Amino acid sequence: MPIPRPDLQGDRVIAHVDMDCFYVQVEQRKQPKLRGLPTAVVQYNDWKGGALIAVSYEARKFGVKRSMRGAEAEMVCPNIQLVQVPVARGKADLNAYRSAGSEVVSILSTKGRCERASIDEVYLDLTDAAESMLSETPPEALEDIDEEALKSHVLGLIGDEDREKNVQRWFIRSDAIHQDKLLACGAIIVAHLRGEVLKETEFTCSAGIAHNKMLAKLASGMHKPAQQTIVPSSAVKDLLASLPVKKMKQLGGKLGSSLQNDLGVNTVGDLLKFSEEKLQERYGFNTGTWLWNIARGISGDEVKGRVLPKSHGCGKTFPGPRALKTTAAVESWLNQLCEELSERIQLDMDQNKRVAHTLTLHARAFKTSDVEPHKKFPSKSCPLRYGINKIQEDAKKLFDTGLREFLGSHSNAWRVTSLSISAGKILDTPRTSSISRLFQGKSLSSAISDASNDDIQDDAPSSSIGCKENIVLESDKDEVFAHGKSVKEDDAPSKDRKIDVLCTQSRKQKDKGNGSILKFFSGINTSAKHASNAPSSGSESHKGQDQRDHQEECLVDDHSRLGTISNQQRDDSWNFNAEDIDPSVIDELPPEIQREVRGWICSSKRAKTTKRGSSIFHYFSTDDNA
Ligand code: DCP
Repeated sequence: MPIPRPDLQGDRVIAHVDMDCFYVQVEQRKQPKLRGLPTAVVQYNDWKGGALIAVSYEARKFGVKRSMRGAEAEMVCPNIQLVQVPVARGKADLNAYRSAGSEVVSILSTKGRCERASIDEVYLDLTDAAESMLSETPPEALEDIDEEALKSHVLGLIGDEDREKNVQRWFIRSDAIHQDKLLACGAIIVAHLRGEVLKETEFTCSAGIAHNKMLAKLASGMHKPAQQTIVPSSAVKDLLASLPVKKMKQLGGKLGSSLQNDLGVNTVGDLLKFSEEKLQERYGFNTGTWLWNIARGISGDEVKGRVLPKSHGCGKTFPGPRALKTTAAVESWLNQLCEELSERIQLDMDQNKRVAHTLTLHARAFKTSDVEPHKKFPSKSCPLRYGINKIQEDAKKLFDTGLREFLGSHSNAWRVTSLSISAGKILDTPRTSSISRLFQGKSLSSAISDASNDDIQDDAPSSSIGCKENIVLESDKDEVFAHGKSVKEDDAPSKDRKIDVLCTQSRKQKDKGNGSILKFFSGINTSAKHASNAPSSGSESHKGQDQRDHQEECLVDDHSRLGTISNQQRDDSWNFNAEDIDPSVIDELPPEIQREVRGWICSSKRAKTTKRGSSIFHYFSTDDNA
């Protein structure tokens, strides 16, 4: 459901940069002989030459479209060069495109806050850069305005003749409002960035420059390839007046259809006829206000500082006769998808120090009989455990659970036409030292408890998040984890050599330092909660998730000194060998804590005499009064 965000205070300069026929460009860089030729990238599939997923602008002139298959494209453009997407594990391997996208992001992110919105598009908040330019070297003070900037399309600027001259005049107008002056500076910055992208990567891109994300996105696709479009606020009304509702993000589906069918609204501008109250009455408070806002080009969405993907996913479709019919076939494909996913999350962890926390399985399936023809295969998720085998095992459980639910009481034959798994809830780990690795093992240990106990969840869309429920799977409680590897309870370290990490759910106590250790312990906390026998009803599950999201505190202590810890707390704790802590781990702690932790490890005598009121307790205490 769209959420209305009022315009932010002050004038902003936002750019949306979108690569041109991106996969084609990546392939053309690999094979320069393809440059300038009609070219398309084809998804791996031998049926009718495979599906086109990217089409060069030269091929588009012949009428080649993305909806076509290779054979069809060859009919309309006999010289078309068809390049297959690289294949690994029997499916498309997008790594080359992902890293090409990252090359671009690293250039674009040099001038302002950068949000990677997809494999080939980025939002930039250039407000600060534009303000600086306006105060230091405004366009009218420049001897020459960047040629590329002068090729910009400025919406609302009349006259196609001598367009560049008109644009130049627009750039240096002394009577322009502050917002337009900022946009002019933003456009010069974007033109420069696009030049850098071309020089460094050989890729062209197009851009929209406006005062919010929504308008910038609309504009970036208006003049392609390799061009940019500016939306002054005076042009917003005309732009939206003729914009079909279905072209607007979030109006492509049911909401857009309802606007058309129920209210006779065909363009975004048509919405201006309705009061905010009327729209709220019809579509609810939030959606009503959002509609009222977008009709006026108002959107306060911020550019999020995010250059890495929010999740990793991989999937495979099995159309027509390729549909999977047996659990063995599903398992075999799931194994391959899991291998890829595991590699990618591991790479993310190694390169970016990020950890994924949720594994989700989506599938499309149908039953061979007509029973419940519209029933969908439910998406399922569980905490993510690192390691190929564990991911495979959990994905299989998610599928089995989903399939049982999908089939219900009917034991029909079924077919699976698509499978995908994704790793989400990706969070930064603390800094790079071995503390991450050491405790990572703990975090994962919680996950295995979860997955094997009872934390498989329906993966409801965000709009119905409150409907999540837990499904209990067979438990495997014997298994505990130490240092990221599974051991049986009998092999667990003895109590006098353990340090327990106990976590509270209190938000009240604030971090008393900003070392990464605290953030790290919050991560563990999540897992500790999982390790406990959490109730599994739907609402409890959701509440539990909330709590996990908000847990901030942990208590670290030497087990031998925790005479006052309750049994419940003991149950919620994990154990690992104190002597296995890498000394560099301790360097990350605040000095007073470092002294004490060294005390636990090196001197049992000192450990025994440490009192609860000592600094370590004070630091990590769960007690509000500590
Ligand atoms: N893509 C895909 N499957 C689709 C659509 C797109 O795999 N159904 C891939 C190939 C595209 C890339 O994503 O190159 C980016 O998609 P865009 O929609 O941005 O389209 P292009 O970049 O190919 O072309 P354009 O210049 O129109 O943006």
